[in-house]
Amino acid sequence: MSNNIESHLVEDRVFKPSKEFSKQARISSMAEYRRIWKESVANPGKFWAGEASELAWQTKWKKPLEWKAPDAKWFVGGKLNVSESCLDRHATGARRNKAAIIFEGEPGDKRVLTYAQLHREVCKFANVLTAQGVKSKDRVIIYMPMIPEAAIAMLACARLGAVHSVIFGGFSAESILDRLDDCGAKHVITADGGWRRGKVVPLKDNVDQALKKNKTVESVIVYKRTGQKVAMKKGRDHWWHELEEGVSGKHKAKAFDSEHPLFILYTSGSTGKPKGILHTSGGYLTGAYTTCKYVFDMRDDDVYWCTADVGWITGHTYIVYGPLAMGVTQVMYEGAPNFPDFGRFWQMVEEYGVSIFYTAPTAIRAFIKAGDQFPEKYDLSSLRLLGSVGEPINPEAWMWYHNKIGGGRCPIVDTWWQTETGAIMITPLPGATPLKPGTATLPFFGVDAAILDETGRECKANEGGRLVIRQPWPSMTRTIYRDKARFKKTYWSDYDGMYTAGDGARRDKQGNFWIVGRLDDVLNVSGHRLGTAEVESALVGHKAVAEAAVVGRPDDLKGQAVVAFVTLKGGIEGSPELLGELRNHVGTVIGAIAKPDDIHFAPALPKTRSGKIMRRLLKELVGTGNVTGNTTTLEDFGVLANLKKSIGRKK
Ligand code: 6R9
Repeated sequence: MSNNIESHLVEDRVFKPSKEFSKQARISSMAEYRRIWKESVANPGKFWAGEASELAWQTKWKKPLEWKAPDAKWFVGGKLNVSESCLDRHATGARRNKAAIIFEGEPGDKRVLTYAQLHREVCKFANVLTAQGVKSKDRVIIYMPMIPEAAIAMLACARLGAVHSVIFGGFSAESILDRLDDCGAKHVITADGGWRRGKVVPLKDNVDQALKKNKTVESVIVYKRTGQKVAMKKGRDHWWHELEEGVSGKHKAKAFDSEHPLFILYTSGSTGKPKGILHTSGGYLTGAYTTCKYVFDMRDDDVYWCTADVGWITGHTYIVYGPLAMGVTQVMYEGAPNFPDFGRFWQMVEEYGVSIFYTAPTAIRAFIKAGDQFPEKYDLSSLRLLGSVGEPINPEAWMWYHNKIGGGRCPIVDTWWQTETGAIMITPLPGATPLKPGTATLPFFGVDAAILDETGRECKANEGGRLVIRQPWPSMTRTIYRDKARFKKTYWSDYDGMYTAGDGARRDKQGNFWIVGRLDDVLNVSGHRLGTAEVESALVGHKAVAEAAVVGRPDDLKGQAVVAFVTLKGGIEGSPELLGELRNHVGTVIGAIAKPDDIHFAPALPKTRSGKIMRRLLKELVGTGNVTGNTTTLEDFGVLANLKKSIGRKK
């Protein structure tokens, strides 16, 4: 297996959708794709308004779009309650007793919620939240395991016009605190714990620790999942099941403005502080719904499974809002893919007859490593469509996914998008697009994507440049919460009126987009964004550390591994114990995914004369063991020679 982008350049295998697949697909030919794409880009307002009209609105909009870069207003004057499109219209119609969520907990417990039941649960919990004082625009932190109650909590917030901010259950107490403080949340919804690889993740304990230093939170609602003893602070903490006693399962959904904030989701940027990406209601839901409809081509008889966590954007758009707006049946799983062994996913695909399966390249690479014997044990013939998201998929991993999981018959939609874009942006359409392993292929309807060089000129075929989006789309982020200046600077300052994604890419002769990776100081570790600056400030927060520089190293499983160079304070010696301590420290400050894979103690870090750490050199050093790039701005050449020694490879 290789992560080498070079392998992309020689990729010439092409997989056309089968006739049978195309025949039943919504979009069944490239001619149809091209025609609709052209129209949609010529008049985005018209295209998206057509899609939005399939959702439940209490008041129709007056204008589809008002645009003055970088400020977009979609479906101006329209009013809706996002949860009505996801629940009420199914629960009161033909999908009333259709399974919405088929849940399996890691220990093997199973539960099915029909649309009517899910609707009732959300209504009941919305009533609970109202009784707790939650109001429109209040920020509510959700820190939950992957159980239906996570979706119920999100939808109940949406129903009240409250802004949820879900924090991934793998994040630490300090990460919770940062986010609580940044968004000024008054309410937290959590659980006693969640199951992960047979162990309990102590969610409530982490919340308690975070709250020691927080002043804004007034109430904590705790769902009992694992049953271990947790501390409950009188007056502040309440059990979910106790609050629900005697509460009605009926709730009338009030309509909110189309631009009403729906959620904030934090993501890593190139500085230490995570960005609170804000999404609004009507446009976001339209993006989620439309992409589920065309990219996954979801049908009423599909059984869909997205293996992401609701703590990431993929879980928001492709577990909660999109699939429920489509009224599809989906599988939800709490735990790890390798518990009790690497057959867990495939056993579940067989058991529930999953037909659409959406996962990440890092998981696929772990499955390849574990061996073919796991998928081979199960009947995967119910699958008809596969998806990939989070990072470029290596052609080798693509081929394995195609053959071993998809039985050679399922199209793979490699979907490029971001927390900021809200929904899929570059993707094949499974009944139309010829697939090439490793490329996310072509822009979705209404998406005007391009690759530009530094001067703003559009790159020629196979020339590398920066990925931009030249027109607004409904699910685009509206701002970084409480930081409009950073929003403008990060996404809208490279080129006039265009969104810069922060990814490097190239297009081949057929126009396919090949995403190379981040251009900023953001790593992609197992499909999750991690700012090098975040890890550095965590390291520098340790009492032994004077200075730290963090870079990525290509890794077969994770995509990128985290490598840290650390200089210690005077008199402190590097030791294996200290190394372990520093790793754990980063785990405590950010979360386990940020723990450096390698830490090198160094007497000094390579810097420019103005004192900037030259991460570029460190990156080259850990990648190839050598430095060939421009070193003329380096202040002290001895530093580099020492580092080469410390990583154990010499020229
Ligand atoms: C949905 C999600 C976004 C970053 C993005 C890019 C990388 C995501 C990709 C992909 C190549 C794909 N990325 N999907 N790169 N091919 N199909 O992952 O959002 O967590 O915000 O990450 O992930 O680098 O800029 P998010």
